[in-house]
Amino acid sequence: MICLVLTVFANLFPAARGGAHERTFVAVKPDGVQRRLVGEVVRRLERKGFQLVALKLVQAPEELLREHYAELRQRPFFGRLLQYMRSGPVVAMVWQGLDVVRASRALIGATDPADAPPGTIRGDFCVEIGKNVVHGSDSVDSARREIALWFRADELLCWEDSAGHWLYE
Ligand code: IDP
Ligand code: MG
Repeated sequence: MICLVLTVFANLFPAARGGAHERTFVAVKPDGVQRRLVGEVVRRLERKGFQLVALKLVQAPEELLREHYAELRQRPFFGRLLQYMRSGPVVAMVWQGLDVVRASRALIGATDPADAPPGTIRGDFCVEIGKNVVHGSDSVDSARREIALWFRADELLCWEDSAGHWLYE
């Protein structure tokens, strides 16, 4: 209940969410699920120190994907992108932590795997831009929009992070 109130409050007053409570939307795309990379992606975010707030396996409906990638709708690859994202289940997640949007993008690596350095998820596990294994929100505003698109408020869990004391000053 307290969590629900906090979530509603944070959504009404975006400035209230930030710092160690910043959240991002990460998804293992259908190729990542098929290639058994779900655990690898979770492991990398976990070992960094981020906190898992929500996770589910979803066969994403086209409408959701159109909305999720709305800003790319004029791009020539948009149709292929929708087809790719509908080609199997996706693991949708919300992660929380200090600068999690920026830091998780760094862990994921550049959009084109050829530009993603070794050590990043895309740098280590894929070769082509159209099969790049994982999604991560590109800004705090996108994260807020994407989390609301993929999750109901009651699917976001508030739980006491006992590692927080060892991760934050
Ligand atoms: P991002 O996933 O790194 O944020 P965006 O530019 O937001 O990159 O593009 C969203 C997704 O669209 C990419 O992750 C990739 O799957 C796909 N995409 C982007 N550019 C291309 C392209 O030139 N060809 C095919 N697919 C692309
Ligand atoms: Mg993007």
